[in-house]
Amino acid sequence: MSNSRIPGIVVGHSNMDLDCLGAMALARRLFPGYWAVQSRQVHPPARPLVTLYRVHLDLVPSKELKGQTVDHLVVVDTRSLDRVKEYLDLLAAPPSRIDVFDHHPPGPRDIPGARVHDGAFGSATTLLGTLLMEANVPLHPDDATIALTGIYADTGSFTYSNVTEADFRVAAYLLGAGASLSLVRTFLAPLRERGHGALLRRLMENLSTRHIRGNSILFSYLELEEPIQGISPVVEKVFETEQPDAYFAVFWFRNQRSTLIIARNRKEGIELDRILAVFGGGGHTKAASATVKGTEGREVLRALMEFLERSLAPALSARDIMTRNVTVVSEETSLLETALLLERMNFTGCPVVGNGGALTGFVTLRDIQKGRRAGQMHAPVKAYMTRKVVTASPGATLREVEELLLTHNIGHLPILDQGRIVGILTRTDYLALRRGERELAQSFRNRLGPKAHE
Ligand SMILES: [Mn+2]
Repeated sequence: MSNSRIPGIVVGHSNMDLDCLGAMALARRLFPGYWAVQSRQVHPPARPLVTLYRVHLDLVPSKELKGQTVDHLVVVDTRSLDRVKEYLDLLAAPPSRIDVFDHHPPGPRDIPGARVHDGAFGSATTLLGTLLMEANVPLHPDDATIALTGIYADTGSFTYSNVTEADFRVAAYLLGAGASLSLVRTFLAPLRERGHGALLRRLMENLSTRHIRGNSILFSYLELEEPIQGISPVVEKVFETEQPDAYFAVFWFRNQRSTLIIARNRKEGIELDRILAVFGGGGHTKAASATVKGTEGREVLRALMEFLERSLAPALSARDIMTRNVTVVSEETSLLETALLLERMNFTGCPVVGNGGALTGFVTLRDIQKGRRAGQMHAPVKAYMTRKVVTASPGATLREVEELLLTHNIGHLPILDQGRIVGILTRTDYLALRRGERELAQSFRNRLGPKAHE
């Protein structure tokens, strides 16, 4: 490309910053076909944005200007000769025409012979934005994001004393053109690790929210060649930025044919360790991960969503699984009658109530056995029943129920509300529920294939 004639180039000042980039992105819409030139140095906070948008902005390294002839030089965010010397020194000849778009005050070493467009705006981007608004030029959302970042950067997020109404007006226009505020926020606090800006941007572009049983769950799905270092902090950043109840980031690594799920949660009742155990992973209730091998990433994502639909039920309590029609016997019922009743009902025991209907004990087939051996089948049940009865309230959580059933090694748990029996919960009811959960989990494991957990 040596010694060709370039119609025009857009440059910012050396060590270009976010406002430079914003102004350049907009200047390229005013001057289509012009090269956008990247300075040798990029201001460190602007580097993630440059990395992300190099292709979109089609940035040409300044060294490619060497020996070229340029008809039209467009300078943004400076009017000082010293700050554009880097480019001018490379050119074969001075440009025939120079336009400057700047928001800095004039100085003694301004570029000679330049046509100056200026204004006391908070950012140079605002100046260019004003011109685009007047010309009604359609904007690409990426340009809007880049430009809005420039305005935020140079106005200290609209808090500096240089801020004008025009800055707000152009910001509104950029927002209307599809600028992403979450990306702007990201660029203002640049991530240190290389490549993470790109990852963050791709995650942000691939977010979807699903409302599952009253929870707002965020998902992202991304295909990558291979695993990369430090994915978790980026997932964390998305979680912090978007503030969902829970976030599941699913990555499919093509070369490994493996899927990584990273999950974060801030809501009680969502137990990520339990959920991701189904996918061969683990962790904590609020942070967990899983790696699934052999199953296509999309299929893992589908399975995950379906599993959540079915397992994110509101937390169950005793009242949800108890039997409400409780068969009871009175204290005076004979052991024989009680035995016949239990046999007929196929029960192994039942609560015993006093005259007022209040719970006074519990009788089991084992208690009746004792009476039978003693030849006392006509004795009242109160002589053989257990008087210390373990009970629970209707609001007891499943965890509490489990605790009671296991530590007391009992098969029945009468549920009392203000002293009255309102239900009964058996070990069998409880185990059936747990079995249901296990079977659901197992069906998903099977679906993910035998290779899923190698
Ligand atoms: Mn500036």
